[in-house]
Amino acid sequence: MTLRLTRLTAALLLAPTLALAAPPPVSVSGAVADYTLPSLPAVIYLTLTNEGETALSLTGASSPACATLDVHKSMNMNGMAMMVPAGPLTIAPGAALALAPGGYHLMCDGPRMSPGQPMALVLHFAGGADLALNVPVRSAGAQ
Ligand SMILES: [Cu+2]
Repeated sequence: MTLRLTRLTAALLLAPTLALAAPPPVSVSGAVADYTLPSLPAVIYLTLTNEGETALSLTGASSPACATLDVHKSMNMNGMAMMVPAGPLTIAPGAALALAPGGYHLMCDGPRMSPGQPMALVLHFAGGADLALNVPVRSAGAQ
């Protein structure tokens, strides 16, 4: 019994070190990339839910399928639709963050993707945690 407790204690002491390389406690739903043409940006939407005990901060994203990939926020300025760079985006414990039409989104300039073939995406979080996922690609306008 004493030996088992000692091993457990050792494992707990190691846990914070391992946590640095572990993926963040985030679940992803509804991920989709809207693709139009190679010359037009593709737009990526998804919803992130923080399954952890502490706040998370989405600092950015990257993908081999994009020349550049940025977090944007759509806004309405005096009746004109426009978008501005956004982030980092904080997600409270247990809360969901929606990147959805009319709000936050990931803008993929110089897209190299094809509808029907998933694109690789990596989400970056403060502290160095990365979350890799494959996002379904659809033709923009095809709902
Ligand atoms: Cu945008």
